[in-house]
Amino acid sequence: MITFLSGGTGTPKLLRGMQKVMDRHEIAVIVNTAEDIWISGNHISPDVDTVMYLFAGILNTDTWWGVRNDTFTTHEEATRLGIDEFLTIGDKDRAVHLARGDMLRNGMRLTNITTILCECFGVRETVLPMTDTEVTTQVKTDLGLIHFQEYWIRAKGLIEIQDVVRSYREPPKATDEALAAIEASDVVVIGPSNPITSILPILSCDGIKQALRNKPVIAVSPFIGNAPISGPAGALMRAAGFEPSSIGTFNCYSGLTDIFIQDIRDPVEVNHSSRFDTLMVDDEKSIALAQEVLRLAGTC
Ligand code: FO1
Repeated sequence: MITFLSGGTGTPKLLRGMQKVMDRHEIAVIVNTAEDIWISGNHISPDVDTVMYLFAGILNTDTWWGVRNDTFTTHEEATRLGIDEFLTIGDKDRAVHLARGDMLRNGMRLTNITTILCECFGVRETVLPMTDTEVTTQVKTDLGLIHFQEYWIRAKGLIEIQDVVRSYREPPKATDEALAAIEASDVVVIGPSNPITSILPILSCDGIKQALRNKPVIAVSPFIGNAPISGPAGALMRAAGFEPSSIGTFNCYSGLTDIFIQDIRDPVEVNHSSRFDTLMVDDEKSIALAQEVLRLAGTC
């Protein structure tokens, strides 16, 4: 079994290949929940949903969020009526947020809710939120602390950020299920997601780093040079005090990685790294990188 640490961009592209090259029941994914947000009374867990929709075969892979061919009738009408939905929410996607919000309000754990939703979508892989309690990535700006989604979607990532912080009522603990998945795995793969807003929140859950120290860990860099392959990693890395590059990514994972993968084009040199094509622009590229990761996992 392999456990992956994933956000909503980058790693899902690797998972697209992984599900083609390994037994799907042998894939477990611990997913970042620090970008979760309540909107219009419903609970959006963007990274969990992207991974779940991918495995269900219904992900919109033009955007890498939301359901393919979804309609936006409710969003358009709600906006017309003056509701401030700064995320464009599809009708089918909203039904998932509604179901999740309802179950959360009834006191259910996010882990169990995710299992139920995955069953509804016929997902064979194990999808595990990193924690069951609320934790939120916020960025410090001249406007004060704002939710990461406010920064990235509403402000289009265009405002200066001074710091990245995670806020919570109780320090987030990794779930028993997430720790058991790591324990049962031969290898753990840190996918090419945003190190600051996707991977660090997972690594910061109590119990995760300790569990990883007993396992071989393969990490895939999301950078080529100073540019992230997708998403807002550059500014966030700088604000969090890391160089926006593969070296910064390597340092961010503070000695946890046994094998570090960088893109063949990356001009930045991380000592002893393995080089592959990490630009997963289509199914074939995702499968090719997945095969390399699997081969390396066999050497651990
Ligand atoms: N990203 C956008 O850039 N614009 C959107 O309107 C948007 C809506 C949205 C709705 C549901 C969902 O699960 C994700 C959505 N995303 C949208 C993506 C998301 O906000 C972030 O890109 C991820 O959180 C990054 O990991």
